[in-house]
Amino acid sequence: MKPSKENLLWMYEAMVQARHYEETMARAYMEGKSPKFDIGSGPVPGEMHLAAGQEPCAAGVCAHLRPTDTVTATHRPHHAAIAKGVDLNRMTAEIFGKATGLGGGRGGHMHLFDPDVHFSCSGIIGESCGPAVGAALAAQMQKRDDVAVAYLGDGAANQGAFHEALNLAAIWNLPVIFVVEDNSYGISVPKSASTAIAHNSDRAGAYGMAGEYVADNDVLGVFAAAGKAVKRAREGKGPSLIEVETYRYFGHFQGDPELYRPKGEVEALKAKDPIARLREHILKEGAHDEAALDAALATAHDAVDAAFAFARQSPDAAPKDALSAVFV
Ligand SMILES: Cc1ncc(C[n+]2csc(CCOP(=O)(O)OP(=O)(O)O)c2C)c(N)n1
Repeated sequence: MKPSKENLLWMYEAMVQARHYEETMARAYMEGKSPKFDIGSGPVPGEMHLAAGQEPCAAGVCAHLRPTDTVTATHRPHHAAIAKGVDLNRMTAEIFGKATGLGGGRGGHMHLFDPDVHFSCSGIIGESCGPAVGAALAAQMQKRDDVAVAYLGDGAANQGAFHEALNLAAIWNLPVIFVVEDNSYGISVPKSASTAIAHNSDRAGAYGMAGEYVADNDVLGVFAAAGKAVKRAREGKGPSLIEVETYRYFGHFQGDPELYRPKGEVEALKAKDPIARLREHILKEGAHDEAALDAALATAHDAVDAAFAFARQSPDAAPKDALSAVFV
């Protein structure tokens, strides 16, 4: 399945928006945390996991989705949230701990929840799988042709929750797609030291579902694989597993000394950046010209800058409201 001109421009805009978001967030997060790292200081408290480099996994899949489809993401959620259309102002305010945030500033960056576009994420590894199976079961029982997408990391694919979810999805023939983001590491552990096979997509066959590996962080490859998987799911033909070879440019979390990385690894990855490759492809195909791509980039950057300004200007979450959404 080849992307249309509109798909290409949409994916480019989603990817440059996510990249600008991550780079802006990286700077905001380090405010007040250097020269001596203190996780609680600065305008963005707590841990921060960035996904710069992994944009193809978000754009290539979400290009096929509607607002009523469900996405459950990981502790590294911003690229997927942006591609799914999560409210950028309220998401940023949430991360800054502000009252105007998606969850009133209570959840932070690993607990984004936007019911308007059916998006959630979690700091628990593999936790994305169960809720996506639930959403897919609801769609099937209510005879809607909506689908659910669960994102997870290659490390999370060794969690029990992942295997139970795959089994249920297959046995019930559910419209769910598991997208494994293979960025080579689980914190500092290389994938080769935690997983006995090269590709988690090979595990799909053991559960009786389709599996596909997309190499080289290729957004066009992700778009094609996801297109088939989403079509299959909408037609009632069951679940799929897609593993994407992707890269993260930042550490596991911001402040990670990254001692486990071979020297020069990030520079080598940046030399084949997926956004630059997509831009080149669009120009070569003649789908859009430089001016159209620059305009899309400017629109995407403006929305990010406005979201950070909104977050910074918003009032802090009030301590007296901390328990107001707790049900006991
Ligand atoms: C159930 C559970 N176990 C352990 C952790 C601690 N932890 C946080 S991130 C992480 C590694 C995740 O690696 P991967 O799934 O490959 O995602 P990536 O960080 O590479 O995006 C671990 C073990 C956790 N959050 N949840």
